Amino acid sequence: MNKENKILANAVRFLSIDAVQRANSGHPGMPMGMADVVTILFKYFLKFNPKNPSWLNRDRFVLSAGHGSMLLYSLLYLTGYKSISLKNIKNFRKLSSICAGHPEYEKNTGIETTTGPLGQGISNAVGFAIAEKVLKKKIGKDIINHKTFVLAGDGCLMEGISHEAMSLAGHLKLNNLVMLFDNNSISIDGPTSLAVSDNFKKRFESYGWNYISIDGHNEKEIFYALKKSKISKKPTVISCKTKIGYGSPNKSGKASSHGSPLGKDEVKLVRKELKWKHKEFEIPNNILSQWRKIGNKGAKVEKKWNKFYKRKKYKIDKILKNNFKKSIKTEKINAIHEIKSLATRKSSELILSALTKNSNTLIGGSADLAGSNNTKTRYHKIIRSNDFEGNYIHYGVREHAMCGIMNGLALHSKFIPYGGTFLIFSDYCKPSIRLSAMMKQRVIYVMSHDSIGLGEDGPTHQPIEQLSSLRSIPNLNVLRPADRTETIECWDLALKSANAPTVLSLTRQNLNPIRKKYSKINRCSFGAYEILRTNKKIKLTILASGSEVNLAIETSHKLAKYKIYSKVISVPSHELFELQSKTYKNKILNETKYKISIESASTDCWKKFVGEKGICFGIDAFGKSAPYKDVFKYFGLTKENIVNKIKKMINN
Ligand SMILES: Cc1ncc(C[n+]2csc(CCOP(=O)(O)OP(=O)(O)O)c2C)c(N)n1
Ligand SMILES: [Mg+2]
Repeated sequence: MNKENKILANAVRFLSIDAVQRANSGHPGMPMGMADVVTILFKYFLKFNPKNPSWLNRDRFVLSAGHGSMLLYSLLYLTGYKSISLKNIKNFRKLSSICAGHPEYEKNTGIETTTGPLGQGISNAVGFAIAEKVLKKKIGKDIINHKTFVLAGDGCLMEGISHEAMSLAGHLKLNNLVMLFDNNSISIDGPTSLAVSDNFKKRFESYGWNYISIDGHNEKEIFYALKKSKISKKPTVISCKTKIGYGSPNKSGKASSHGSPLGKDEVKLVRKELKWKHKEFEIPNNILSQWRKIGNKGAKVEKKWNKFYKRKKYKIDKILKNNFKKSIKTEKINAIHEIKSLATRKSSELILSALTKNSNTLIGGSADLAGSNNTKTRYHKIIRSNDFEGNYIHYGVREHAMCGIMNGLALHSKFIPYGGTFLIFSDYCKPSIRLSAMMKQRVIYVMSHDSIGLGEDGPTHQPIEQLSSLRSIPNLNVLRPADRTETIECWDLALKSANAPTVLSLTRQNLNPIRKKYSKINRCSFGAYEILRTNKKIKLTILASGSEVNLAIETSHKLAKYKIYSKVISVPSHELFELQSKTYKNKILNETKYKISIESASTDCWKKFVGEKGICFGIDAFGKSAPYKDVFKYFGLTKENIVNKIKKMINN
């Protein structure tokens, strides 16, 4: 590194070291090791404007190795982002500081995504890169021409999600994607040789990536690798051999610098070693102004870009507009006119056809199984390596990466991603679903085959605890529609849910229609609502969701024969129901002494509605392999069994 750049890099190092030291917690090693690489990236290559962190055509910088968060905060502060002040940095890891332990996404701040769970950032970055390609195709390369840089460590690359995401990125030839691999060969337990013998060159090349290996402390090598990545026809990984904790006499190259403060005495020694004469948190004006100059360059670049953009803005806005309202309305009317028994996965396909026809921002996809989860319609065009005009991604059998990529697609700009798999495999998606919820992103998870109703595939494929588990994720809406009309309403809700992701839980098996009248209001939006009552005076409330609403109706009618009158409540969403007024909830839940719930899954999440005295009909064991009607019978989910149990409960 030349002297000037070394000083710039050291500013990143010492802000990180001091912040971790003051917080008495955090990860100094990675920022110290990667400071040289990111200094060259930000100074000579990254297109960004700190004055407008939301600039559409900015390069995206993703810190997949989220534990090194101080690296990102230092860069944002030094280059002049308003979102990060020196005061924020001094409050690193303190309550309400934007400089949180791991980067937490916040719009318009320069923190592009939430990272920390290792490997997630790589999949987000693949999503960003796909979004760029698709958007470029839609509105032109004079307006959209940016790159995505992702910094990943040994840990990110050990995670399975990295394999899935990088393999797809290679397949799609995402040459707008560059990974900076912090190849320091150290993780928490010590040298990575304890657990890894991968040949990285072979690994990345086999994915179809361009592999460049450099010394991560050598300015020229860093510069030329980044320069080379600009003209690559494939995604590029720059494997940067670095020293974790660079500059620390006693801790560099050692796991001890990974995740704890260096200690006061060691910090003094690093200052001496790197000839940094400035006090704690002190960045002298001449150094800060050099960094600010780097940041200020972006304003000019954006200004120039804006001229093109303004000329086309009207056209672009039109291109990115959706007419979901029209699709929903037409489909609702269709559903009422063509009353027939239908699986909700099929109903979902029908509404998707209408939505896709009227949308430019909906990007569908599936982790294989497209024909089973009905996510692909005749209006879809496949996104391919040489053609990004499409709106459907074949993610392959890569559920986890699919979900992480969808987060990237949603974060990028205006895209609304949805992706399908079986509900059972939501377990393979969970870490990314959790992050969509945390980041308040409109990502739609289409999860079919949502119960023992899938039948013969047996217990490995029959979701039991998944609904309860998903319903326990904060800020996630789990919607389980009971027929075609409810499916349309649930899609409507998912699309309108601008600040929360949605899981659509859909059946494989056919369901009889329940709502046979066209309703202007979206009844599913209440989370739970009354379907019918068998008498004015009722004794029992039957709560049910999805495929079991039909069973609830049959049960209610059968009970009426014994003069046990009841009301049936469809509960498409626990979360939306919880948001209703006390009066509304009271009316639904507390009208009768007796309450039951029916859902062919774990009963865990129903107990709060049903209470001690009622009965939760469900399944608290693994499923069974058999034709589905036999499996329902085996678990007592038949009207005969339920009626008998209710009679006993009431007569006791
Ligand atoms: C999915 C996941 N598993 C485990 C962790 C805990 N963790 C944080 S950093 C780390 C080691 C990462 O090693 P590396 O990427 O090489 O980082 P370095 O030590 O080089 O900074 C681990 C296991 C995590 N954050 N995410
Ligand atoms: Mg490492």
